[in-house]
Amino acid sequence: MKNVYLAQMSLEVPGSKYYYFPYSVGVVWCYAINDPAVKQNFALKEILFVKEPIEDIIDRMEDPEVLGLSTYIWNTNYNEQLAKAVKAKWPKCKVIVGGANVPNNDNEYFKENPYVDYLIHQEGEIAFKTLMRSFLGLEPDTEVPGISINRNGERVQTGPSVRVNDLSQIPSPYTSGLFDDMLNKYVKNGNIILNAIIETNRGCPFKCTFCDWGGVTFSKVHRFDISRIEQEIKWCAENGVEYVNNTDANFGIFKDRDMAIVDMLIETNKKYGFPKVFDAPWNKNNNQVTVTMAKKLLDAGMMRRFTASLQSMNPDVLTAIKRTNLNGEQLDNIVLDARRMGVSVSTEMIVGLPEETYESWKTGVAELLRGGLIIESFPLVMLQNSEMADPDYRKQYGIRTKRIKSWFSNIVDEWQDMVVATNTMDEKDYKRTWLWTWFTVLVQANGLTHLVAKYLEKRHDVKIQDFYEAVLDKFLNDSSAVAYEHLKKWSGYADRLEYTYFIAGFLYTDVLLDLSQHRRDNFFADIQKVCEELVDDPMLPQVIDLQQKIQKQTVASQHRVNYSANLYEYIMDDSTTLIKGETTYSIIDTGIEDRFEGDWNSFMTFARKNGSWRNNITQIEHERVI
Ligand code: B12
Ligand code: SF4
Repeated sequence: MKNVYLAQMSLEVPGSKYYYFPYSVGVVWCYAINDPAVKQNFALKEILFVKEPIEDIIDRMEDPEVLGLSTYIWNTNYNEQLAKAVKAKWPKCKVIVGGANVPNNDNEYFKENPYVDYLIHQEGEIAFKTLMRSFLGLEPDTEVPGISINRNGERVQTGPSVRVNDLSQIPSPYTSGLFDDMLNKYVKNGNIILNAIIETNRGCPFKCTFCDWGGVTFSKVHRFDISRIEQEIKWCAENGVEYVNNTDANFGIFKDRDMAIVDMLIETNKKYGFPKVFDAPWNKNNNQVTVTMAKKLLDAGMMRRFTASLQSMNPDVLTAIKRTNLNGEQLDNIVLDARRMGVSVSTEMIVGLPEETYESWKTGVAELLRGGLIIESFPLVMLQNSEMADPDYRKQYGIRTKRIKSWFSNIVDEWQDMVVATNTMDEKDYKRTWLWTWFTVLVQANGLTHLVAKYLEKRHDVKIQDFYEAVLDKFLNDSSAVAYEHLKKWSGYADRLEYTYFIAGFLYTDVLLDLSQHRRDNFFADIQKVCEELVDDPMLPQVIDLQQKIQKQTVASQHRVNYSANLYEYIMDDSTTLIKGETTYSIIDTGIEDRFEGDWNSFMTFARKNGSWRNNITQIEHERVI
């Protein structure tokens, strides 16, 4: 038997025990051994998925004949080092590289990576099986579809890759027992926690220019058998898998079928207690049906929030990236439906897209904030096979990138090409965009300024984005402001393009704790100063007071407050006018839930997502002034 080693190094978050099952190499292997010749001649010795010191892996390898590597942006350099070390010790070992980060058109690749023998482009099953057969002399490697062959440094590309049209031909690596050893060796003793990856279909009808999904985009969607999905979910439940990550490009696109999958997940969770969480990239053109699916999962405690991937609110950007979003009215309807169902909606936005400007970005974010949406921003990473990486496209939009070390580097450094400037956004604006968005979302979404911002816009026509621009300006320049030191520190992160600080929520909980707890009164005094510089309004102190009282504190309390108008209703309801006259409100603060044991920080991490930091405010008396 010839020894085979497969490696799909999981994305690792520093300090975390969470890894992913090596699903991609799992499916190619399961498909390949359907072929009797492959099954009889090759033995799978190990599937590697944890980045260990490379010499440790080399030490325990036994005469590898084939090494198959699954390459993504988070493990490409590690894979190269592993391949190099294997080839140095076993020069005859065939090194095969597949996965999303395989370059599709790089003629220099084999000169730079002489230790790689084959690149597999796009879907890997048919190519891998046929290549394994070629190693047995059953067919020439030039007949293997969709691969690049290293012929002394020259790249020889074979015919187009072939998709698996009938996905029932691919056995499940979960239910076929491929991962059983992994469960026994790592998972059952609690050393690491493995997340499952589940495909319900393959392919995507869209063609977003930033996307690099190995040629599967803009293609026909093929579906896996529903019974296979059911068995995989059951396998996860029986093996205590907590987290299931769905790989579909648009979960919810098949309304009835995907609803049945949701029901299946919930039933299984009720019966076994697992899986606990189901995370899916929701259908881009969300509709009421997807919200209903999300609602079911939320009610079952299996989803943290419902995410709409918008990327940008600017129509010019959407045209440039070939993406159609929901229009404003459709989005409003989704939000209304979601609200009615008690589902909080989160939106994903990408910073640095072509045609975006600092102003258009802020206007878009303000629109989402007005709708009460949670905003998550991500950097635009240039992926090598995406349309965006095409030199003509880059030139058209003036895209500039910088190579940044990935936060997910472990053992071997990994790098990402981050877009830091375009024709419409220079690097200075790009950095300011991160800082503005981070601070705005931090104070708005955690209940420190949202009422003030809304009041200023409704009463004085100060746009939300302009209010936050003034806040940022003031706090960055006034060293007596409590947020000054924090903003200086975060400006440094922006300058050094350390964007992880802006997206990893747990890194800024200290800032939130300081502003809303330790130096709360000073922070609100600072906000009042900014407002006073913007407008002249005697009601401002009351607005600030109301803002301060809406956020839950550690210990339960009750207040009665008197304002000189129906401030709360005026701010909360767009159609309510300001009616002057002494107005009494009852504010009930239930304190933070017992399960957080008085830890305000952990409570807020949870509450930020569903808005449960809000106190209950009701008007109990109003004396109308005629
Ligand atoms: C699950 C997932 C993750 C997981 C991690 C998974 C893991 N294993 O560790 C999480 C959620 C953490 C994640 C994070 C990110 N991800 Co992600 N993620 C995915 C997702 C949704 C599924 C991958 C998958 O399993 N697919 C199903 C399998 C069957 O498909 P496949 O992997 O392509 O495998 C097939 C072929 O490629 C080939 N093949 C693969 N390996 C091998 C090996 C051999 C030997 C052979 C022969 C063939 C072969 O055969 C397979 C079967 O046909 C994909 C999108 C997608 N649906 O594929 C994105 C994707 C992989 N992610 C991507 C990106 C960019 C990210 C982020 C950088 C996003 C961001 N901007 O923050 C982050 C990473 C953070 C960082 N900074 O490093 C890109 C990768 C692009 C690239 N060039 O590497 C993808 C393709 C999304 C996209 N549309 O562009 N991701
Ligand atoms: S980003 Fe998503 S919707 Fe767009 S092409 Fe890629 S997989 Fe399809």
